[in-house]
Amino acid sequence: LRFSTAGESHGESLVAMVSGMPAGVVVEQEFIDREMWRRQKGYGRGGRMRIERDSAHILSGVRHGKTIGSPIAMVIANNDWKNWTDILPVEAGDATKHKAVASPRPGHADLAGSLKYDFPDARYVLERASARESAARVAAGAVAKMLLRALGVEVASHVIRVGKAELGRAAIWEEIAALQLKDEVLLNCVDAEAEAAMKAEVDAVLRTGDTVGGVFEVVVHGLPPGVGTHANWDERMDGLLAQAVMSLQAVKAVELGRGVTAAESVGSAVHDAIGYQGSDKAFTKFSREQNNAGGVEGGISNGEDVVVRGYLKPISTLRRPLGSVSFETREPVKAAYERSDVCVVPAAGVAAEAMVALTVARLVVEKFGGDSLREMQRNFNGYCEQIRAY
Ligand code: EPS
Repeated sequence: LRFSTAGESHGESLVAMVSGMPAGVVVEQEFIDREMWRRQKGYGRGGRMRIERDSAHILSGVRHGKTIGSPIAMVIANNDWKNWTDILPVEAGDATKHKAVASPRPGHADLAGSLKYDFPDARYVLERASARESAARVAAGAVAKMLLRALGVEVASHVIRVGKAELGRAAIWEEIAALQLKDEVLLNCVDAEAEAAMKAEVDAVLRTGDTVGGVFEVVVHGLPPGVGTHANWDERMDGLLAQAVMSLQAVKAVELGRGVTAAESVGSAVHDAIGYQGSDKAFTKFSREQNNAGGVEGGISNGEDVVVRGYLKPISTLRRPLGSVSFETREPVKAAYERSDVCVVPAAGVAAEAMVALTVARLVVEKFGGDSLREMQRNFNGYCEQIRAY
């Protein structure tokens, strides 16, 4: 399973391509668009989200409501394009209408990208580096989720920190999964009190012209043990998940299970003792008293929920900008300011669900194979039976 995206933030549209999906997977337009809606939501989003109504227009790979094994191409229109047609045309256009990003913004790709690509200002860098691109990832991820769902595997996320406000307790799968059904998204936290404290963190930066980061957690539920492998460094599931989530805009650290606090603990307090017959899982009777490993040991899924946390830096664009330098004069100036969000932790969690779903789906396709869903399900069920009888 492979996927790629194309598109600029203020271009005509975004594009997502997914190849390697087996034939026969039910594709629901409503589900894809619902996922994209979830990515647009959250307290602290900026003005752009009031302009967009993200929806994936499927061009290929799906007929009569099911995948047909050929590449799936999707287009997501940018409503904002109508305001940029003269500013950012494909053809040479009128240079006086160009809107230069004249001083690079610290934290963004602006400076490094302009140097690298030999651009006189940061416009083209911003256009592709923007987290707008994650909308296309979410469309691709929705397709991966529909495949995983057909095998009984679910992916969901929740927010565990915004600034200094944190969810001070463990969340169970049912409450995390229930968040996806809500018709209003504040900060996508399972606890109302913690969510109110998170909102106060966003309100504080809204007042001061600053931005705030946080931590989201993605959980994969129902994955049997044995996906991914210890055999080669580039086939380990933990490494693949880390790369997938780290590649999201503004993510600066990725944690599997309790990886961060494990580093300051002793082994006996960290590792998850093994029992037998204590599990309610369909595929195994082996059980764990806790899940500090985050469902992955030695790069292989161990049958517990896979838990991946992403740590987001505060959004780099600041209404009260930091110091920078003019590209033209090299004189000190304030960094450029363009409309932006002040907090995107819930949205990043949804984008990370997509990245995790695509990564797990890729490993599932590699392990169970099959050109049709029926063939894959037969392989999957046969394997689960083998595990159960172990
Ligand atoms: C985003 C769309 C963008 C930004 C944001 C994410 O729209 P615009 O630049 O027109 O306001 O709101 O991207 C960033 C600020 C960033 O730095 O990545 C979206 O669709 O998520």
